[in-house]
Amino acid sequence: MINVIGLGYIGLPTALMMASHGVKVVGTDYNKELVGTLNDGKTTFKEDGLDELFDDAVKSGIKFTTEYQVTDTYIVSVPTPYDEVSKKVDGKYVQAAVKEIMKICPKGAIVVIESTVSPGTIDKQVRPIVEENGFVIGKDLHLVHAPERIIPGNMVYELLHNNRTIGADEKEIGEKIKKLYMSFCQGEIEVTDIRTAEMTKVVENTFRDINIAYANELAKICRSDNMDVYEIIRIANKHPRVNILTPGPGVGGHCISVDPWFLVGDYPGLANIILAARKINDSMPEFVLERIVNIMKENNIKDVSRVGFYGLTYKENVDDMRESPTLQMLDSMEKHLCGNMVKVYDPFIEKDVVENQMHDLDEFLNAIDMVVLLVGHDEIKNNMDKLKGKVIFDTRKICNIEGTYRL
Ligand code: SAJ
Repeated sequence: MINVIGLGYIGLPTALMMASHGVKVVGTDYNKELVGTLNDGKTTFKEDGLDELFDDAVKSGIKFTTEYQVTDTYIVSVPTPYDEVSKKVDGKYVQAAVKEIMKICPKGAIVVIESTVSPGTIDKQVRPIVEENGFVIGKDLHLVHAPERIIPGNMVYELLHNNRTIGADEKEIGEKIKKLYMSFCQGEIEVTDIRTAEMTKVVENTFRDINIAYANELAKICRSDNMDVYEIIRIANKHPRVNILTPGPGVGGHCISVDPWFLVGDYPGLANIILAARKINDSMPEFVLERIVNIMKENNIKDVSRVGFYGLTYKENVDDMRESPTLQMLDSMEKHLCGNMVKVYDPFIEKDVVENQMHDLDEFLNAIDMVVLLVGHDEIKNNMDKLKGKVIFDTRKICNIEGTYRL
């Protein structure tokens, strides 16, 4: 039996996937409400194919509880927040989970850490607490790092098809865990050591951050000299070895905007491109705000309350708002005393999380003269006609209506 600890964005789909492929799984989370919802037969977030997967897993006998289970294999997928100042990973939830496991696990149990951690975190923050509890690593308890790679919005597909990395101290243990993931994963699975697995994960997300930063920097350069960045990228990408990404209002989510900081924090003076990329991406919400002010002036719009932000999540078709560029813009506006005036709407966010949030697309559009498209949800792509007649500022290149302003 596998005990999956932490039933959030990664733990839940992983637990469901294993259960629906014939593995006996118990999912544990300390959040009683979350466990209650799952036991009532409901999923806790929206994701393509998740409800179907949930039904399959329930039919296959998955159980949800707040209690840790006595078993020989644990998968830990709890959050790994980072310290805003030191930029280092805070392993407190991983440590707490490992401590709970040690209270009940039999000798020789395997603890797989799926949560993203920076290189050296398991050495510095996990091994010491295992040893302090009198466990000999490699004998009484085996540590494995199996970082996830799935992308919100396409999690179920990617869980099945992505290649994976497994880092272990001992090859046989790595191979054993590889077999477990092979129960559902059709991708290639690389077995390596723990530090290499930690570093690989962080390096992957940093690669993407740097590439997005290049697109964002081009957007700024082109804007300063009145060139169309999208047309330039489109043509440049016809080159067989060029694949420039798409500029946007900033990089959100809990991964790409966070992981590169670990390298900056851990390798000061060495992570230079990485730091520059982070700064460029972090500057985008402010760049968008400056564009808004100019577009308002050009169109003689003086009343900020007649401006609407479409989209609160960090990207399209997900309900995740972590590090979202829209929230960063609203924060920054609040400092200039106008943050609570713009109208805000996102079909994925049903609860009120910011001031002047509206919950109906038509009402939102009726209340504004200028719309800022910050997230390309399918809903707005399928309703573009409704924007006709408004001043449109599209930061995602999803609107082809004539006169639309771009980054
Ligand atoms: N973005 C752009 N322009 C682009 C692509 C993305 O502005 O051309 C923005 C998005 O709008 C979003 C942010 O970047 O705000 C990140 O979105 P994303 O879709 O690129 O990635 P995430 O953060 O949802 O998921 C990433 C993935 N990592 C990589 O692609 C290397 C995923 O595979 C990881 O599992 C995930 O991080 C994670 O958990 O680490």
